[in-house]
Amino acid sequence: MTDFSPGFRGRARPDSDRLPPGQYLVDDFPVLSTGPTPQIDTDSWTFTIINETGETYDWNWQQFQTLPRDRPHVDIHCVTRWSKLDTDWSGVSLDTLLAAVETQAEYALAYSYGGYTTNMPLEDLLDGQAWIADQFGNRELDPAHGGPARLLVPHLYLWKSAKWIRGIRLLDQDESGFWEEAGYHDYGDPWREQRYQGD
Ligand SMILES: Nc1nc2c(c(=O)[nH]1)N[C@H]1C(S)=C(S)[C@@H](COP(=O)(O)O)O[C@H]1N2
Ligand SMILES: [Mo]
Repeated sequence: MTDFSPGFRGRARPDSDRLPPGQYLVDDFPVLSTGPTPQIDTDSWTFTIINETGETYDWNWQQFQTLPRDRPHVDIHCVTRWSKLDTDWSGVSLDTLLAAVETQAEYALAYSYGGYTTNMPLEDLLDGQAWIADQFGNRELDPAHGGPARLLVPHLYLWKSAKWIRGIRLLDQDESGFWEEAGYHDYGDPWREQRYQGD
């Protein structure tokens, strides 16, 4: 038997080390949406990647469900200062979806049913850092939290995790999304506290 030092039993790092600057922990899962929750029928749902030359790559719900899945276990951080540790999701990695796509683009703009958009460098969607998630806590994703499917990019502030995702445009030039237009940071690293433009 290993002898653990007090306070370290069963956890690699204390929770306080997992909390980015200026954040506090919550146990519940707050809902933050700029407008009403769109009602999206999985029979008509599509996910479309549009590359920088205008080529489109589409998946309907049935096709999406046949793709290999991951079960990300991640901490999430909202710019309104709440963080939630140890969240469990299921979804398809963007590596899997982008493998089919021909592109030299450097930027991505996620767009959602309802009109929300958010931008990030394409490389932040690769290498096991981002998913199209359709389950949370072993249940189908609640519509208020972005169901049937949302983008999950947990290493950036949660406004980058577009709910009700409809697709991703790949761009040679960066284009600001909804909150970025309104003054939020183009990148949004919680560990560097990049909340607003200029941070
Ligand atoms: N389509 C869409 N996605 C969105 C938003 C939104 O208003 N519309 N809000 C963003 C913000 S600011 C946050 S903090 C998270 C909140 O996700 P939650 O409601 O599941 O907590 O979703 C992000 N994704
Ligand atoms: Mo947010």
